[in-house]
Amino acid sequence: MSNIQRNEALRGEITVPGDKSISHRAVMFGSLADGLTEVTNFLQGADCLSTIECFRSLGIEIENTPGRILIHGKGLHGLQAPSIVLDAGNSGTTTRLISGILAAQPFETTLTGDASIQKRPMRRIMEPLSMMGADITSLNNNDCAPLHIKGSRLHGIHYHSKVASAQVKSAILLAGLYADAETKVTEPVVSRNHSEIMLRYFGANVKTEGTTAHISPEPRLTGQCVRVPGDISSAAYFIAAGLCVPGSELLIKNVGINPTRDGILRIALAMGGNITILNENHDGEPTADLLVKYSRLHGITIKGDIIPTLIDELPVINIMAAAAEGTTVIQDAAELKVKESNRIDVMVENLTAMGADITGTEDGMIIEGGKPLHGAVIDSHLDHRIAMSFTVAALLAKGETTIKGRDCINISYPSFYEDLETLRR
Ligand code: SPQ
Repeated sequence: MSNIQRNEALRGEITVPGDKSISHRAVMFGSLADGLTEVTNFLQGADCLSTIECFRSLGIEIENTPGRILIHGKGLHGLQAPSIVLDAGNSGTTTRLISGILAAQPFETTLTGDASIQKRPMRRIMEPLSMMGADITSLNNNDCAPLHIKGSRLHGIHYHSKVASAQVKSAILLAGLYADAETKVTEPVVSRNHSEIMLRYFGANVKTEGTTAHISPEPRLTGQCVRVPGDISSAAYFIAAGLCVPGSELLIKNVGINPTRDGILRIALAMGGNITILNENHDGEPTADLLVKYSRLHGITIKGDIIPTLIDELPVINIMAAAAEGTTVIQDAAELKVKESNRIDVMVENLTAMGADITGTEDGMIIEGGKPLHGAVIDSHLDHRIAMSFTVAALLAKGETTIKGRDCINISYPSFYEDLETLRR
């Protein structure tokens, strides 16, 4: 536990760590490629380290040296049977994406994770992978991990997913690498497309048409150099703090602004936020520097197709909404209930404790902004995004805030508190 006080203004320049989603994928695709993959600006967070450990257990040599990761890929058919149960830790991305790969291997694997992972829904990948011919069972018969996966011959399918989920889409596309024909996934709304972009870069034949992604089987993937952009989900805490803490002005460098991830920027601008996008670079995954200045925000309605592009930022958008004048309504975000915590319930519990006016709904929340926040004891429920969002809230609150379990930030942003400190001087 540690206490956080209100801050006068945040000023300065910051570079956030590498993107979590892209770091995971670089390790996975590098392991399945022939030859060496070099990854720079890799996120050294606990989730991505879990992915490295899983692939090491599958026989891949991965060197984690300061400044770069070297993956000695063995090709699509080079993985070996692990001698231990694979442990995905707290990472939904590791669990779901690796399942798509394991479904096609000539060996059996057991895959588990921490208490939170063992509660997260896996039926969403078990169903399509089983349709492809996979033999995948939930050992506790509850559609959650631990999963037992017996590799099988897979068939190409066209799957219509009920949820817009990059993890579901990616698990199917990865299984599709090994299928006997083309595999297609159609989503209700396009989710983040890092798998499609990076698989293409490694040599796979991936096409997208509207909300459908197609992959051809048995490509030759070749090792590549991957430079991971800064994580917009980590930048989100500084975007929110810069906009809401009076007198603030922040330059956030090298942030990934892929259009399937940039909803926080579009929403912040629509709420009246003063954000200037500088130095855009569209070579590969797009990046930019963001100049963020304190602004008087107003409430808005957030719903529909934009939701998947900001799903992980909704906790901190709630804090922006509490600081804004007027009502913010968030709809179509029922997926928040099945993340590291139930992010609807936990936001309502903790924002209410700080004096905000928030009501949870079936698929989101309604926030009447402008109520003064006061310090409180916040339970992070060991969810990294909750801990960092309430650190931002604490900067706006009168009195002291304590965040229980705040070390869970190590999942996606180990240097969060040190980085914040550099802006408070
Ligand atoms: O990996 P994990 O635990 O699922 O992490 C989260 C997060 O907040 O960091 C979600 F809890 O991000 C997911 C994200 O919500 C990462 C992700 C990806 O890399 O493909 C996709 C999203 O999940 P989903 O279920 O919509 O596919």
